[in-house]
Amino acid sequence: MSIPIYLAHECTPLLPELLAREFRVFREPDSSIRGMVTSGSQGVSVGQMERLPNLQIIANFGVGVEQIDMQAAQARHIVVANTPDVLTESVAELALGLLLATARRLTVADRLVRERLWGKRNFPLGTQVYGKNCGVVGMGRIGQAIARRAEAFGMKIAYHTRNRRDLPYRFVTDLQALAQDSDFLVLALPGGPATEGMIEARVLAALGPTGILINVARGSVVDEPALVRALLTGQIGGAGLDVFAHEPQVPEELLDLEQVVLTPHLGSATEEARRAMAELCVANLRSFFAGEGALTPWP
Ligand code: 8YV
Repeated sequence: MSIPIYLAHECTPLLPELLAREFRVFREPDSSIRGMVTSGSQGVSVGQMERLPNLQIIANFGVGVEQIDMQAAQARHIVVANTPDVLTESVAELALGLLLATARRLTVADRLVRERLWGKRNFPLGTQVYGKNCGVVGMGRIGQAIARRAEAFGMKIAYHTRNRRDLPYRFVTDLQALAQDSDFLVLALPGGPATEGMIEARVLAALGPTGILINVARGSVVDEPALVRALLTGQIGGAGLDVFAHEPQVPEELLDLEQVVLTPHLGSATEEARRAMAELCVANLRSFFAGEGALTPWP
């Protein structure tokens, strides 16, 4: 008899299909459940774990696991696995996409053409990224993939993380100093309590009126009201944002700002990444239940 798995969120249409080939898939909690799949944005609460007394593994569809109650999982000896690596390149591509779109005002330009205003309205000049300073906050796999791309665009890379890494980029211990030096500040750090509100008002003030903030990490890492104020008052020059504090809500004030590019948490939303994430999720469960441990356990 195949092992009962609770698919708490669809995550991606391919996942139910892949799971059903090897497991008995439940869409509602059941006391027989031994494995569970959740998405990075939904996580798993202690209450959910209590309703699944035989749960042995949570396979997270996504790299960020901050929505899973880790203490509760550890206390119950529940293994947590995530999907690192397979989404790195897609997330980094989106970061550069947002950076270029914001610097060159691509979304505003697109609207101008669609509104048949080409030749009728002046289009303000954009900012060249070549030769500019790119500060990366968080230098894990995704941060490094972003840095490699930004470097290829001729940008000078500096970074801030908890611990310095052996990388050919300038390490800056103080986040505010990094912001001060950066034309573009790109956020690629994990969410959760340790990073909550790290991009606070003084960091935004240091980024300055021509500085551009790019966030493909988590909305929680930014003091969102401070960001809205900084954009409204011109304290920073612009922002490219894929993540928000209370998704899917986006602060109303941002919707009319031309210097802001907004996307609905699309970092890993490519055919390639989502397929690989679904496959890794299933592979984690397969390996675990074969007695070989999860392939990519967290931490
Ligand atoms: C996903 C993500 O969109 O991997 C992550 O942590 O934020 C994204 O890849 C998300 O996990 C799906 O809910």
